[in-house]
Amino acid sequence: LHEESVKEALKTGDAALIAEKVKEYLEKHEQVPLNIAVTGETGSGKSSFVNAFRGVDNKDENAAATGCVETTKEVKSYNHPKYPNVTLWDLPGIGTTMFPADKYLKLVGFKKFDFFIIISADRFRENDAKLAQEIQKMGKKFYFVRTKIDLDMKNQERSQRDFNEKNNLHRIRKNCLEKLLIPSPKVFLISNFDLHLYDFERLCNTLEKELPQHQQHVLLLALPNISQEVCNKKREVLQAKIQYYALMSAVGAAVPLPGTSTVVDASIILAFVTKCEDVFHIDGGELLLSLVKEPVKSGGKLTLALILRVLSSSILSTSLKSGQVGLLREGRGLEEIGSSEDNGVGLFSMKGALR
Ligand SMILES: Nc1nc2c(ncn2[C@@H]2O[C@H](COP(=O)(O)OP(=O)(O)O)[C@@H](O)[C@H]2O)c(=O)[nH]1
Ligand SMILES: [Mg+2]
Repeated sequence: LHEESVKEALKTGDAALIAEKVKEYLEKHEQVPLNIAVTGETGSGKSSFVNAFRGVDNKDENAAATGCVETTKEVKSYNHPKYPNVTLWDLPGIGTTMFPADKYLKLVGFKKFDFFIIISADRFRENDAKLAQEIQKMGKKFYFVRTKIDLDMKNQERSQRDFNEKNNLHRIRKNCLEKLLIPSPKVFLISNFDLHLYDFERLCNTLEKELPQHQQHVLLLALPNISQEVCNKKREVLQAKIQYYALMSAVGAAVPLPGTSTVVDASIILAFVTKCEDVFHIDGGELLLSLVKEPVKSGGKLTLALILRVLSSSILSTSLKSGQVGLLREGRGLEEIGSSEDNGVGLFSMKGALR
C-alpha cells in the first residue's frame, strides 16, 4: 500500500511529497509488528528457544532465564534485540495454569499472537495435543517444535547397537505426528543449542512462507544467520530497500530544505550502513570508508549511481564475510540500476527501479 503511494508521488515529480512518502514507507516497513507465542510445559525448552530465536545467548543479561522451575503463571515478553517490533512471548505451560485449553488461550490473550509455537521435549503430553486443537479452533496457526533432539540422539547412540540417526529422527517425528490427532500438523525437530542441525531451518522457511507478505521481511531480518539461504534472503531484503534509501537520498538533494543535500545523503547512508551492521555483523566503518574512497578514485563526486553501486556491492561482499557460507550467486537488480554512470540525480530513472 505504501509502495503504491510512493509510486503515485513519483508521478507528480514533487520532491517534497516523494520524500515524505518514501520516509513513510521505510518507517512503516520497519515497524510492522510480529508477535510469536511460545508455549509448552516447564522444562521443555521454551525459554531456551526464545533466546536462540533472538540470537541471544542463554547467559546474556537480556536472556530469558532458563533451567529454572516455573512457579508463576505470568506471560513474559522478549523483544528481538535488533528489531524491537519482533516480540517472542514466553508463556507458562498449560499444565502450570491448570486451566483447560480454551480458558488458557483466553488467559494468555491469544488474539494478539500471529502464530503459536508449541514446544515439547521427551515424552508427548496430552496437554500439547489439546492446546494444538484449541489453537486451530480459534483460527490461529501452530507449529509443533520438539526440542532436545541432540540429547535424544546422544542417548540412543549409547543404547542402540546399530544406531542410525535418520531412523531415530523418523521415529520421533512419527510419534509426534500421530499423537497430535490433527490432520497433517507441522512438526519440527530441533536442538536449541545447535540451530543449524535438524529442522530449524525448515521451521524458518515454513514460518516465512505462511506469514502474510508484509510480515515476511520482518521475520527474515530477525532470524539468526543460520545458513547461506537465510543470508541470501536477508541480502535480497536489504537490496530491495536500497532503492528506497537511494530515492530518499536523491529527492533529498532536490528538496529545498535548510541543510545541504550532503547532510541528507550522509544521514541516509548512515542509517543504511547501520542496518547492514545489524544484519550481517559487518564493520560499518569499513563500508563508509569505501564510500568515501570511491569518488576520490574516480575523481568525481558522490553520485546516486555511485552510492547504489557501492552499497550494493558491499552487501554482496559482506554476505561472503558473514561466515559459515560458500560462494554467492551473482547479485542482480541493483547492479543494473547502479550501472548508469550519469552524474545527474536520476530521480526519474528511479521510477523504473521501483517495480
Ligand atoms: N540438550 C539440550 N538441552 C536443552 C535444549 N533446550 C533446552 N535445554 C535445557 O533444558 C532445560 C530447560 O530449558 P528451559 O529453556 O528453561 O525450559 P522452559 O522451562 O520450557 O523455559 C535447561 O537446562 C536448558 O538448558 C535443547 O535443545 N537441547
Ligand atoms: Mg522458562
